[in-house]
Amino acid sequence: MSTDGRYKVIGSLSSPFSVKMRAIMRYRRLPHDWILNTGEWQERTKHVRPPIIPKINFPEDDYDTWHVDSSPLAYALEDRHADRSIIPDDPAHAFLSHLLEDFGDEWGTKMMFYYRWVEADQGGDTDYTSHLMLYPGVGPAGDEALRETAHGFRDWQVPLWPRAGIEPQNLPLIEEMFRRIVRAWDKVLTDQHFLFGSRPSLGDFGFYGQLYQCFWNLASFGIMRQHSKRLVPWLTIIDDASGVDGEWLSPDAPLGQGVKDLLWLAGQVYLPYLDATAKAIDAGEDRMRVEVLDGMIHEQTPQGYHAKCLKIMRDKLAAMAPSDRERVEVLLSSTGAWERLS
Ligand SMILES: N[C@@H](CCC(=O)N[C@@H](CS)C(=O)NCC(=O)O)C(=O)O
Repeated sequence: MSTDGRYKVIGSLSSPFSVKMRAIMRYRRLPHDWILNTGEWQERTKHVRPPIIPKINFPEDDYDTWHVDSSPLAYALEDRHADRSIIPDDPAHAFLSHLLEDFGDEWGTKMMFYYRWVEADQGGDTDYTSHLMLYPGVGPAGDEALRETAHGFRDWQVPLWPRAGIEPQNLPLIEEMFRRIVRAWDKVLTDQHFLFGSRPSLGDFGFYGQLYQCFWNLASFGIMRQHSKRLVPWLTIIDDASGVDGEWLSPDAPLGQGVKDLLWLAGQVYLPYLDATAKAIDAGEDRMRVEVLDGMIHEQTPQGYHAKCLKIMRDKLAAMAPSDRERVEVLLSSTGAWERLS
């Protein structure tokens, strides 16, 4: 089937990876159509595997060809378009941006998916949340039909919690991390427009996708509101940064304190989690367990995708020029991250 030569992005506003890709395409000024994953387009792309969103069709593709997985897609767009890159020019900053994207995407899913479905005793409202998420796909419908679909979705998603490691013993850490991440971001935004200067990087977009979901949700919005007056308005800036024209941080300039705080959390919690995941998979174990932040624990079925994330970062680091790798080591000193990556 012939196409109209624009990128097509099929996604949903309640999908962190969808809004992340949309924000990247907006910032990069790539001509695209944002299409809700419903109706004719959903039907037309039913064959796409794995069955995840966003699904992206490149201008030269026919409508049978769709690409998924936002991180490789973001890099693929870099190969296709030079202007308004989201990879910092400095290779050391580019590595840190990748690390922070990974942290945002993968740990961020835990906090996003947990707060999405917490009950009223923790400030949630799963009836409202499910309607908020499902109305765009259902469209105009009577209360009963909408409620049935909305609650059906909720009742399908909540049992998926353990897949993301949302289990009772892990909740203190998931909650503590959410507060710390929000406070670190507030600090980032006290000093800078974005993580690596006055233009957004891949790392910014990774966190944006998850935090945008957290903002929509009453329980997590309440916590964001309590710990930051900057983060929610910043989400509206990066959501459509097509008018932002900024500069990268100079390689000699110190990283902002908020960026250092995020890297510290990556070194203390996220990378130990990935490392424990990879080790459990190598040992053929069906559970991974890690103890972090003075005795808090995280324990779940190890996810193969997360072992792959760690391997990609280690390979990236190993492929860097020695002088750039040394700079990464210096920038990560006292975070604990270097020891897990090298
Ligand atoms: N690593 C993938 C993950 C994409 C993903 O997990 N998408 C979720 C929604 S954000 C999904 O489509 N889940 C299946 C579903 O909701 O039907 C990426 O970065 O794009």
